Amino acid sequence: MSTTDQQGVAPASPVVDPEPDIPAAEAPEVPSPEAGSALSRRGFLRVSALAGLGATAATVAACTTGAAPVWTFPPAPSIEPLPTQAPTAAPTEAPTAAPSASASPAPSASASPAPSASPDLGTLQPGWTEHDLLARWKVRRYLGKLAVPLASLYPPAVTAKLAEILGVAEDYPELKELPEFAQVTQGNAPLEPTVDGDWKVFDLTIDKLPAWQIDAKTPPIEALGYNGTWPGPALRVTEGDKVRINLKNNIGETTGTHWHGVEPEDFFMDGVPFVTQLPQVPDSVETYEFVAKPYGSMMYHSHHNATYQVGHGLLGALIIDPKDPKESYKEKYGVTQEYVWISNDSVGGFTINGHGFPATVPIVAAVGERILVRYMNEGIMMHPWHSHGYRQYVVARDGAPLGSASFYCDTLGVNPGERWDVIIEAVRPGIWAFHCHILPHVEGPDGMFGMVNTLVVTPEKVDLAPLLK
Ligand SMILES: [Cu+2]
Repeated sequence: MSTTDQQGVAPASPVVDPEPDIPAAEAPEVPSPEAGSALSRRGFLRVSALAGLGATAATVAACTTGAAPVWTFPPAPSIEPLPTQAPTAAPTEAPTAAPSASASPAPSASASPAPSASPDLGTLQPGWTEHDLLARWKVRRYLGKLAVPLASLYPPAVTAKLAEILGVAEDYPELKELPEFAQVTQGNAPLEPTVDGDWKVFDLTIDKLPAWQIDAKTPPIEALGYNGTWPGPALRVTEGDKVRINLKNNIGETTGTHWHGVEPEDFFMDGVPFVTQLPQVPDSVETYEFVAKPYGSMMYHSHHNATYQVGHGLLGALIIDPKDPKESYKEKYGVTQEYVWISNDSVGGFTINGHGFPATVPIVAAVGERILVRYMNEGIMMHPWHSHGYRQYVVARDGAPLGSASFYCDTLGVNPGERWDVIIEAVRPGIWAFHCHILPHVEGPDGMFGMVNTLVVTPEKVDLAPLLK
């Protein structure tokens, strides 16, 4: 759930933090937001002219960051330009059009299904095998037509190197297509409650999703969701709110809905059939009421036939903001954007928010931003989330603030049922891999898949919305 993209996310407000809790001694150096911005567009125009992509470049919608951050950064270091690459050697093998059966992994939960259409994979380079073409194709699909405008934000040498890595000179089809995360339906859309007296009321449906797309190219699967998406909408309330949630059961079988992490006074609101309630029968509406506490990252999910129902997507985020604004991540740490990553690992393979790479939503941050990621594990196994190039500052577990026990790491194991909140300070521009580090969950003979994403740190703030039309 990004707060800035158009994938249905809660707006984030600018943040102020006179006394951030991230230990000052560990605060990394941050270049100024202005660094590299003027050069970057010139540089890209040069590359795009070479690739015949000037028109795409014109769609870049970038702006400089807004008010000066209250957080005080050290002097800006210069961004070291990357060396210009030598021209690519002429190919020595004939182009390969479609992936062969032998290049695809055997079907399993850890492998992405074979694509349904033969893609244009481009030309084999010296020393490459079909694996390389398939692996590059995944990244081309991930970035789609964002590749050129995003690359253009960096200094010219960086832009040129990114263009070479992706093979932009081939003018491949995905350069004109939406990135896959924008081709598929994304969940986690914020749902505004209605108000009934002093109750905040959420109306949800429990639905069959007959053709849910894990990514845009593999055959859709039969899944389940709340309000038509997996994950369901993000429910957001404030500590102490009286919350009422009405759920209409449209899945043709019984269910029950659990509010994971919430401490309801009335245990009959806990959502466990044959423990705290009778099962919710098809076509009925079940109502749950509780006072929202404690604050933190919570979840909601089916608690009935759960291996099947949660494994198929009956899950969502419930975020309880602290009543005291001073305890919020915005106030406390200067967070400017937040993302929810709900992992699952059953019928759809290894997924973040119901999608596998390349249909995962990238984190896009300008230099100087502080990004909150709320990991939520609704799967059946642990996933160690590894951030390249950055340490994560781990500030809460299961909603409970870690306070002085907060810590830095670059790989954080998140067990089933757990929620961990981490903050990443985006200080070094670049496109950084960010993935589960159980390798069969992320990479195979046809490239990366599953629990893979990136942290894209741009020299200046970029508005993706106009680029996704
Ligand atoms: Cu994993």
